[in-house]
Amino acid sequence: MTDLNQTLFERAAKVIPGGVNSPVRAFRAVGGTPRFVQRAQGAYFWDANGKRYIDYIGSWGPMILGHGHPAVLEAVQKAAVDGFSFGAPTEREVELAEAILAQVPSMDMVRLVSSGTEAGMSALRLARGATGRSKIIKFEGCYHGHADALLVKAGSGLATFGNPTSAGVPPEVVQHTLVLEYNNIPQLEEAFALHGKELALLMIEPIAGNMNFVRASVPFMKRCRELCTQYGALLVFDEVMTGFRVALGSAQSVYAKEIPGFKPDMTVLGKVIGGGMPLAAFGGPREIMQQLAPTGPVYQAGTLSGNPVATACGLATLKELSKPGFWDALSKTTQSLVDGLSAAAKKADIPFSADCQGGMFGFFLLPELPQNYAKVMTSDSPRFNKLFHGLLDRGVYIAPALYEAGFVSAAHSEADIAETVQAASEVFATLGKT
Ligand code: KE4
Repeated sequence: MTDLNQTLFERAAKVIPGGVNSPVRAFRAVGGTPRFVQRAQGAYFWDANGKRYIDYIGSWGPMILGHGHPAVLEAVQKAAVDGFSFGAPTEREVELAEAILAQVPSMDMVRLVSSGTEAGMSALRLARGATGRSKIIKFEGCYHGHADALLVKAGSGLATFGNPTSAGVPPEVVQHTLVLEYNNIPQLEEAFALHGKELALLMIEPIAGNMNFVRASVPFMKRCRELCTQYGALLVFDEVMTGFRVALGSAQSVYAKEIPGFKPDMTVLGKVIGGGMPLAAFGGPREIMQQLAPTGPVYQAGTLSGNPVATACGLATLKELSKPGFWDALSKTTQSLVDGLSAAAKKADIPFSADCQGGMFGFFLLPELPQNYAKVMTSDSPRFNKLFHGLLDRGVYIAPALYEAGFVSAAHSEADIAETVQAASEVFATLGKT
């Protein structure tokens, strides 16, 4: 039988670089043919051959309600009838801004944009403008979108700023970016001692979903907060992935439970707040946000920012996930997946560790949860790839890379979890002992 995914992939590769509009979709890390999605509903999507998959990517986070939620669909259809885009303000943008601020009390104001990259890039410019400083700290394994200044890899030791991870990024653009090791307190303290007074911001994924699922330890996060306060640098939480995904109050509410009075200075959001449509945001205290054009000197703009159809999708999504019981139910489903996979791996004597928060999870073919990128990359990649394809053949779709997190939606049922765990058990049995 002709594999229509392969046919489409070959056709796509003729007109789109790599046949995809975002690299991770090309299955380069795991090999094989990407599945071209024909349609999706609830916890599932169907590929070009009509095969059904239980979807644990959910568009890399946005589809927290599951695909095609009726209330969201209705809201988008109604908004579309009233107009796709105006380039003028609408009430719905105000409603969405108010709905976001109601759940993220660390922010007084928010600016809506169209992608996480745009939000992160704009937050970076605003933090530099607000502090009058240029240097920034980010962490190895954290991804903040593909703005030039943030496409930087760790150098050797502390002194080395600015090692671009991408061609086309001139060294002078990244000369102010210092990359540190996640969860490494001594290195963090040394960096601040050396550069603290020149630091505009420290940007961090509080739960790092771009190295699968690695939590910032509470002591580490506490030191980030203390040192930023001590030296006048802004603590910027990149919650594009964790925002409204790990908790209604995002990851910052999880840390506020462990660290009394904790809050970041600025927050970057995306994914869930758009419900699958192109929408992201960044926000913070009034005195910082007012420095944005047109009220201040930091320029930032966007033709489709606050798009009326995207804001309808986001608002309807936030309305559903704010309902009583939503997070208890979602967390229970995610936990049952993680527990089921862990038990199946143990039974097959496969080194395995997993963690989850709200609707986000990660697992590693490692005996213990890794605390930083270097440890994550000690995972057995060929073994992961076998697991990936074994699950894919059985209609279970996890991230096509061992450094990516997974996502559960409110539409995933106990039966879906049971089917996933059964598939994993079968594949674990084929992986053999290490
Ligand atoms: P976008 O520009 O892709 O909307 O957002 C960039 C971004 C920023 N910050 C964090 C924490 C993110 O996770 C992302 C995007 N995440 C990836 C998944 N690892 C999106 C998938 C892709 O690149 O295709």
